[in-house]
Amino acid sequence: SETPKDHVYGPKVGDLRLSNASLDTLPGHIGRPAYDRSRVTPGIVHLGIGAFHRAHQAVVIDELLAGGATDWGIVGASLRSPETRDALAPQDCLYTLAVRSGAGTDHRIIGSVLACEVAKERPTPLIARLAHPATRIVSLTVTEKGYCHTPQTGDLDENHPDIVHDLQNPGTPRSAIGFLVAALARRRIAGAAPFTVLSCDNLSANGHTVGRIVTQFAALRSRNLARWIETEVAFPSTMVDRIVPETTDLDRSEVSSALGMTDAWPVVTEPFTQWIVEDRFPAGRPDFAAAGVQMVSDVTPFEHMKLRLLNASHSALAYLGYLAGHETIAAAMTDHRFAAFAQRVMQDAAPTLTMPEGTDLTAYSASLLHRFSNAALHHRTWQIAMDGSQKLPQRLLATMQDRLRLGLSIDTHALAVAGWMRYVTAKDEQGRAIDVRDPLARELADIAERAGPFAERLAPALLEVNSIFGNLGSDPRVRNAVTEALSKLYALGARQTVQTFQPT
Ligand code: CS2
Repeated sequence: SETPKDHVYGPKVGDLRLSNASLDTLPGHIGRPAYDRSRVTPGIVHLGIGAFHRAHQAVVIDELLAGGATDWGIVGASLRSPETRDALAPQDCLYTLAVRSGAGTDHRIIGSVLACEVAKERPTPLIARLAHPATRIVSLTVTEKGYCHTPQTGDLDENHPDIVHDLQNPGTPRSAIGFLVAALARRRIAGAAPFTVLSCDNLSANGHTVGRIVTQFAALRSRNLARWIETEVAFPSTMVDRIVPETTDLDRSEVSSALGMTDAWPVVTEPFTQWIVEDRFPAGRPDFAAAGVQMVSDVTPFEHMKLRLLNASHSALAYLGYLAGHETIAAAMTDHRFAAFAQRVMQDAAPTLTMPEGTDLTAYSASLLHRFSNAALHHRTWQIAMDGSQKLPQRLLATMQDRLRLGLSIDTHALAVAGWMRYVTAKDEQGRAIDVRDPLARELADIAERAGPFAERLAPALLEVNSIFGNLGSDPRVRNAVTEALSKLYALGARQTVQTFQPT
């Protein structure tokens, strides 16, 4: 995601900087760590320490530390970018959690991150930290593309440049997968127990998927290592949910003035938070449930519910809303046509879900619409539109496939996919350029260029991208529905087209 360029040290509020030493001078109403940070030791290494982790898992750990679980502090690492480390290190890795709603903003200082590393700068000490016996959980938020896999199949992409690199340089990897395997290999040789790998990304079956990718990668190094990982390492799946827009400079200065001191990188989020975790931690875990985490034996139904209701409608609003000129999700939601379309996406996903008794999908959907309408959050459609090639399968295509199996219409989801298609042509409805961020952006733009702005050519050409669509792309029912939706988008524009797809 985007990172600040020339504001690494943030706006200055006097000369005071958030830090252990300045905690006491914060205004009284600002929450702060209710524990002695100097006594906390690391038990978790987190790979991908972006805003999402800091507004979600790190907050849970902060609560557990306050409850006395002082051996579960977090060492965070960014894989490449030094910007989070550069912002947090001078403030003892403290940062502000700003929770925003119509009722205002609540500020709280989070203390659970003890250190912040940049894997690319110092890979060897990071592997040592991962291999250290005190590290019992390694969690990840590296985004969908960080898994170096083929989104459609969930298998390791052996041709991914980082994977090729990491196989040739196992001691100085670049990818999260390379780091996990380097550290696990080290622990195996040392006769030490492995850590538990905890994926917190929006992949379907995220634990199972990362387990498969790690094992496939390990097998390219050594069959014995792969077998050891397969039998010894736990990869529980998790469902994570909290809306965390990218921090802006305005957020930085608002938070810094509330604090009366500079915080170079606060995180801004909504009141809602949810974490559902499969309870498989042979190396031990803190008492997550004490901080409100739901511990279950199988997270699959909840994960499908979240991906197919929340993330699917989020992506649909992102592409179609962006095309209609809406800068944020909340802005799109003020247009009743888009709000109704989001509801329709959820409604159509519902029959594909098998939920535990007592789950109320109607109430869940209503709460999502309410969260999307939170105007105190500036969640850009452009941000959610990123990396669609990695998101479409689990958010939209799985539902399409299930609806086809059930003999149900796929028109709603076809329109969302068509919105993505028009978006990745990199030209909006006014002919202005769209800054498309996606690992496949180049390939998609080439396809769009060759096809031209003609639905009957563009839709089938994009449906042939196998790593996204797999077999679904050649299904005539999909081709027809997506082509028709895309023709409508070209003829009528996004606003008019969504109007014809309202809840039933
Ligand atoms: C969003 C998610 O950026 C995106 O693709 O759909 O980050 C979403 O905000 C979270 O999954 C909410 O839990």
